[in-house]
Amino acid sequence: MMYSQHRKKLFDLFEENKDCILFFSGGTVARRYDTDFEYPFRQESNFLYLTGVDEPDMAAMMDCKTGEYTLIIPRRDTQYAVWMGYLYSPDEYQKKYGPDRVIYADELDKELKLRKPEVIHSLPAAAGSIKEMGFHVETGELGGAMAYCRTIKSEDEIRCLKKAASVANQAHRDVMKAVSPDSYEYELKALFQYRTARNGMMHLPYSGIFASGPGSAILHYVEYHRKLRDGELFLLDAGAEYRGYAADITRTMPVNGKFNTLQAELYDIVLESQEKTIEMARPGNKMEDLHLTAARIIVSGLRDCGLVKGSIDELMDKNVFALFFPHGLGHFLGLDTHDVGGYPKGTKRIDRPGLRFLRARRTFEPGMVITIEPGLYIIPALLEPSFSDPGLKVHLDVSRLSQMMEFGGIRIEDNIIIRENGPENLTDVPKTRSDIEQFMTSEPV
Ligand SMILES: [Mn+2]
Repeated sequence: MMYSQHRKKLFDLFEENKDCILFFSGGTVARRYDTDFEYPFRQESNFLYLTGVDEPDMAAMMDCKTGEYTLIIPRRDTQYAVWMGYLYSPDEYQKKYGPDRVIYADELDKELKLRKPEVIHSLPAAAGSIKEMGFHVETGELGGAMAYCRTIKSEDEIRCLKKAASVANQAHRDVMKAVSPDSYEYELKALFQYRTARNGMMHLPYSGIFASGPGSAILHYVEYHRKLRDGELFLLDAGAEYRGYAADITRTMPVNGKFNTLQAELYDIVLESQEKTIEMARPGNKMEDLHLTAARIIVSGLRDCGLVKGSIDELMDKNVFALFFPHGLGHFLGLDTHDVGGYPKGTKRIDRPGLRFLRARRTFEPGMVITIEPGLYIIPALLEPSFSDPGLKVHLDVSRLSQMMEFGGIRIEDNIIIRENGPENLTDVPKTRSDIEQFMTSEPV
């Protein structure tokens, strides 16, 4: 079973100092401000990773000495059954989720006193309740250990990611087909959500970007109210979630089904940077090397079409590329869309046998799953100030660029598994210009 393998992976990190307990609290239901409006419950990702338990108000305890996993459940009353849902007995939880034991939350104190661990490890947010019971809690190590476990995906996890990807692929195709002048961003969002929900995927891994025209240059555009117009671009960044595992896909398309000359020119630059860096998504390479490769391709493409001037080295050294490509090339993907393990700066190095390898792990290894998502944007907030910056303006075709402030942006994003023998791409949505144009203008099936 997937979750017992995950627990074993975590226990193995503590095998040289077993006199400890790992304590986790699950998620709770979030409410809208001071009201009783409840947001849909989504389990906290570390808790989900270790237990598969998809209900609020749970906790879990892993005893490193015995390898035992205890699920800690709330004691619910009749009112809960009336308003919220079914009441289950400890036996039923036992059968449903397969822990070694089930106890009620009000028995935890007694349980911990019996076990007398030298130390209890928890994530910072969960430490309070245990400290109140008078135990020594260590919060500096478990986060790194969890990130270590979650960074390399098992084949079971990859199956979940593939399931999410296949539904997101289909939803993307359906929206791409529906895009036309006069459709509204919110309609396309509704269609995407319909396609994921009807596959039983009620959670979205993130709210999604459905951006037309100039909005496509806003990296996390969330307005959704705009009407699409003939001649503009439409950028769709949306995914699906299966058993917590995310897909995260972006496509950019012409609203009328046919790229104009400038759109085509810039689109092909982004596509080339994406294809080249996907090819580099192999064990031993690093995300920052891929990022710089993508940036070089983008800046030389911009130079070829005359929008920037100067030598490639100079354009790189002076960070001119970052005016057009201001975000990272990609991130780890898993139970969180921006998954753990990618940028462990700030995480403490754990100088202790068995845990020392929790240091920076940005070098790709088989089983990592990443996104590759270069972009090229015309962002007035970045470009307009640089038009009067003496160091930058010499590198820009100011008169042409200032005509392009409504252009928007282009991003192309695929989800990639790092494999021993090369990248495995989970994303399957039309991507070349000709494929997109043909797909958008062919008759619906
Ligand atoms: Mn992404």
